[in-house]
Amino acid sequence: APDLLTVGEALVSLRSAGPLAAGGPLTMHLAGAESNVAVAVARLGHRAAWVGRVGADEFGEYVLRQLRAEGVAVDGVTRDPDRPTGLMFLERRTADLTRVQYHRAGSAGSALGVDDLRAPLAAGARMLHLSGITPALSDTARAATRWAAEAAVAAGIPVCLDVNHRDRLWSRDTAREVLTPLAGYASTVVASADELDLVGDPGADESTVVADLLHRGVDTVLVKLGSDGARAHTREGVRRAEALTVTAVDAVGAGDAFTAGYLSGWFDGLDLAGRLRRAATLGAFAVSSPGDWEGLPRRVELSLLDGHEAG
Ligand code: CKP
Ligand code: MG
Repeated sequence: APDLLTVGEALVSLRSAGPLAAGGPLTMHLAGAESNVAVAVARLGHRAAWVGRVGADEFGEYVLRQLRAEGVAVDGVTRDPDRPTGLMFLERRTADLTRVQYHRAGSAGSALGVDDLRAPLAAGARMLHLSGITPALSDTARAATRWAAEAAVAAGIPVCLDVNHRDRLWSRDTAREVLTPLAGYASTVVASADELDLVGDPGADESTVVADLLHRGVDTVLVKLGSDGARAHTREGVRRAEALTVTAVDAVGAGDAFTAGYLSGWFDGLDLAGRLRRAATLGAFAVSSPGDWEGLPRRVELSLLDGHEAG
């Protein structure tokens, strides 16, 4: 069984170097929050498996080739003969502003269903990673996400939920209705500060949401603060983690890298401080290199950013 099992939609991302309306070359990349996490964890030497649906098209082939090349197990993936692989465009509008457009409605990935997940869940894993993107994709994907969380808990597999709110896919109110119950299955919940009330009452402050999650059985709540680092809440209290000092060139994928670093530390049996440090290190690699995951470190490279500690 793998260390990490993750479920979601992997996409082909077409990146522009400038405004899309002006045309120009696009470059093709693998994207998708869950597959980003799988790649990050695999680069650090853990066994990672990604499950989802891709089209029986060239893009699906490309997604699988990229994942295999990174050492991610894809044997549980379903090729959908009737639906295309999802696409997104990542437009570098200005040096400081990137914009995303999805072409994923009706995609193979959005047709994810419970039957796609039975065998991978039965095979087991040390941790199941889910993100709030997957239940936003379709009714069947929503049911599958919920089923996976339940099945994992029933099998004794801890669940890590990254809220990952995408306002292009659903409203905050709908997200909250779905993600708040889902968070009750998680042992680890990851959210940026502005996403936290999507797993609690609308407008609730951090301490209220966290207290409620811990009361509902969540062990660790990680609140990401971007360049200000993160806070980790457990029943023992709250711990601050500083971000590393690096030059940010591309923030997309930083959240996934942070989560993957945390999980890698967990697989290695590190204490909370060690897990947070690895999370911060991966986040720093992700923001300071272009691409969602291309610049992430291999295990021997983890120490490359030593000396970039804040302060
Ligand atoms: O929260 P992050 O910036 O780490 O997530 C980025 C990914 O899956 C990116 O790869 C994109 O494809 C997506 O989030 C998405 O569906 O928005
Ligand atoms: Mg994120």
